Amino acid sequence: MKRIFSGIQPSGGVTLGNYLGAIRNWAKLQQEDYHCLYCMVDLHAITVFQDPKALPQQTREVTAALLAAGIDPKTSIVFNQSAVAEHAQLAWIFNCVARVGWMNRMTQFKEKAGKHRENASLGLYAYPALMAADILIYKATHVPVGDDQKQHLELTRDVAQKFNSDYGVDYFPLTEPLIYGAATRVMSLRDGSKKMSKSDPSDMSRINLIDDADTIAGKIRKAKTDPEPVPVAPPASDEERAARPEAYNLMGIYAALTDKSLAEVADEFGGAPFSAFKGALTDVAVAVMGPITAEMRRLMDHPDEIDAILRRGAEDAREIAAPILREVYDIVGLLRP
Ligand code: AQP
Repeated sequence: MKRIFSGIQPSGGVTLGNYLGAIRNWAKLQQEDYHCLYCMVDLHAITVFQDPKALPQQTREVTAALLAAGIDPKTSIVFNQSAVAEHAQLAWIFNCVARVGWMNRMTQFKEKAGKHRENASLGLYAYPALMAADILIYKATHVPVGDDQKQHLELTRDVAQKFNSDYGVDYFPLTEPLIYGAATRVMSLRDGSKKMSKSDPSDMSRINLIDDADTIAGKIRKAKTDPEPVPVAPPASDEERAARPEAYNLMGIYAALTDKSLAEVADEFGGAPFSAFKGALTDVAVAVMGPITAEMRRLMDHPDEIDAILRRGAEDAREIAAPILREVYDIVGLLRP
């Protein structure tokens, strides 16, 4: 059986970017020949400070988003990372396998730490070793990844390979990336060169899955565009895209929400003023997200229901993880008296 692991940080509310780029694909993968584990990676989230009063609610909200988007806790294991201690235990061993030089090459650390590198947490630096542990504690064979995570998955394979060779075993698999069609990268509504992000300080930069119809309409109406009408064709080059990033981003969101190509969207709206296009975009966004938002709100009114799903998921996850960690301890020579 092929096994998939994927995670999402409860570092804020779930965005339309998370949904179109990841979650809706995770829901589809359940219908294929995979056993799926979907994890709220709260230990990753705290690599950047999280308000302890808000974090439990954020974790429930992200879980509610996954469930509302069609992830079925009866067929997939849905849980939060900190509830399965084996992730952190294996991560420590991987901290001792991975090399400082590998971490220094990780572009996400450079982006997230920015100019304040010396001030970033050690956890943010070691993030990819914990991610390797998340995947390998289940010996996951496949990980669905967007472009931004390819480098981390490569590091997971390096860790597996070095562990196997250091200890003279053939224990961890070399996990394969799973590319599910054209990856959707949703950009900020305020700046088309930045990705839409949960942790962006401006709420106007993103559409949250929990937003109601009026909020979505307001955010799309105020989304940045340029004075030109809707492009009549998809961009022919990266330069052309970079010249009108906000215009192509809104077209891309429309295309993803309607399962159309950018060319089809250009055929339909090319030459129209953005005000008209934004109206149509609002209609499809509300139509697609409305039922998801309603179910999310229902679940969030029943936190016990969410917690019960997470508790059961953690138990199921631990059943896979615990024997693997025991074998790893034996391989490494850690005494289990
Ligand atoms: N804008 C996006 N477009 C497409 N896919 C996206 N993902 C995130 N943003 C976009 C995908 O969502 C999954 C879960 O992401 P994550 O929570 O692990 O962290 P992230 O990628 O760092 O997402 P955020 O929203 O930007 O969180 P913060 O602000 O905390 O850093 C991943 O598969 C990711 O590719």
